[in-house]
Amino acid sequence: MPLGRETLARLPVAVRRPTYDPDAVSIGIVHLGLGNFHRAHQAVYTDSLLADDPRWGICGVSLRSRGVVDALRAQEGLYTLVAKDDSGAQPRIIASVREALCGADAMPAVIARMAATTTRIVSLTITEKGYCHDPASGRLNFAHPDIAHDIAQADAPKSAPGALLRALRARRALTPTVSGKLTIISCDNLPHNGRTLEGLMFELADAADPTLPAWMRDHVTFPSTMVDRIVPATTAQDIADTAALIKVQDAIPVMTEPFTQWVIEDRFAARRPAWEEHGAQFVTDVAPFELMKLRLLNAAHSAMAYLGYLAGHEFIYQASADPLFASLVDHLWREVEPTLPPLDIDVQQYQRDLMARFRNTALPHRTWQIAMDGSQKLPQRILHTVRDCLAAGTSIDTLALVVAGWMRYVSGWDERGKVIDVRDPLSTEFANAASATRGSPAALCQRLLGLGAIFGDDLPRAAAFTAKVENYLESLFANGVRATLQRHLS
Ligand code: CS2
Repeated sequence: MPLGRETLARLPVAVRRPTYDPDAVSIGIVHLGLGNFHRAHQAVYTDSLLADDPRWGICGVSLRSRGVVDALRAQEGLYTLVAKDDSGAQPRIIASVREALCGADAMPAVIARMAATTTRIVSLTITEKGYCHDPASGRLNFAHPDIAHDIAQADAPKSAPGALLRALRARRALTPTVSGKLTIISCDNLPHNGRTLEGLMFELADAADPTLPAWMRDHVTFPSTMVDRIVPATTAQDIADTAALIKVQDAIPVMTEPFTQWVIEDRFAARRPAWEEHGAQFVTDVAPFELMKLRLLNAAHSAMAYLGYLAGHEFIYQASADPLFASLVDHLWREVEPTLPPLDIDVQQYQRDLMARFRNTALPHRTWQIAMDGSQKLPQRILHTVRDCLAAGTSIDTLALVVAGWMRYVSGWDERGKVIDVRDPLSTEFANAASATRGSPAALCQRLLGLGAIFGDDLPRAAAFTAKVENYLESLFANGVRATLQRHLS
């Protein structure tokens, strides 16, 4: 029996389900990026409030792929969220995504939804690369093929910034008759995600429609947010386990951890949902939360992803339980700590909690999955921290080791000589660099440091940094990950 409105009533009593009537819900939010993360995070906060305020149903948009859109429609917008840890698995049916659209098939409908005055919020989880920007500088990459396309053919956008721009122009056409005010919320792991998106949208508007920025200043806000929940990709085993748990078939369940956090800058252009009644936190400045999360959680994730993968750890729970890697993370966090702004939380406790979350054996999280798109992740997770440490004169040894680990990983071969499936927008550049410099870690290091979109033009000139990265890379190639870590961490 497939999951749907009909089968809802037949679920085991332990399965939490919506207490509202999905038919009574109207769309107030358009969300771009219908991946697992959204469905385990913002869609859940919203699901919790729909019983009290049914104006905030979500229209979920997948810009490219139609797989999850078709599956959601087949299940009448329902899916299972399973929160797992060593104490068990808690299933809950989520119904907040009331409409699902695929941008590749139905961009006019997506634009119309974003332009509708009943829509007050557009949120995004499109991953770092979806912003089509230069990760080192945070500026729009006008050479990106999708951005070039969207400037030339503004009515049929492909990129998220292009689709947003088209929708803003449609909303402007509605004013001054009605208020077109809109809040656009980036929920991706970018530094100052709201400010970054705002900057990109103004750059694009300046290039594509120079009359728009003035209207945007009065009608659109871009709050920054810190989002946190570990959400691995769903496996065939997860689908089978969910069916056993809820006694009906769900083609698109999402596995996650019990922990969840959402800190949102309270800068809304129009009315907003009362997410704070369901665990979200509204603050005037998100930056300290964001830095703490990117530089502790995500940096440790990336460190364990690259070096752990090379050392044969398939999952984060394995790497984090390996004393050598636990010590790596500890060394990394000691270097990060002095760069964090003061925050009214116990950072040591936060780190202990992170370690416990990493060690959640009930939620296997592939190192390979986290290793993806390093070119888009390293700047905010590692390299901005390196800049701060260099400026303050504090240690960067472990940060440099992580960068070397990334370089060793993108060279494309693991320690047993097996090819690594390196997924990254710059994977061709990495492969070219590796083949042009084979046998010379120093040359590979120089080549990769020359990628300005990652390292900017300052870090390649910071000898204190580049010399360390080169030494570690030499050692990783010559001695392997374990021996290099043993030597560094002793
Ligand atoms: C991970 C994040 O895939 C990755 O790069 O580091 O998705 C991480 O799991 C989330 O940011 C946790 O909130």
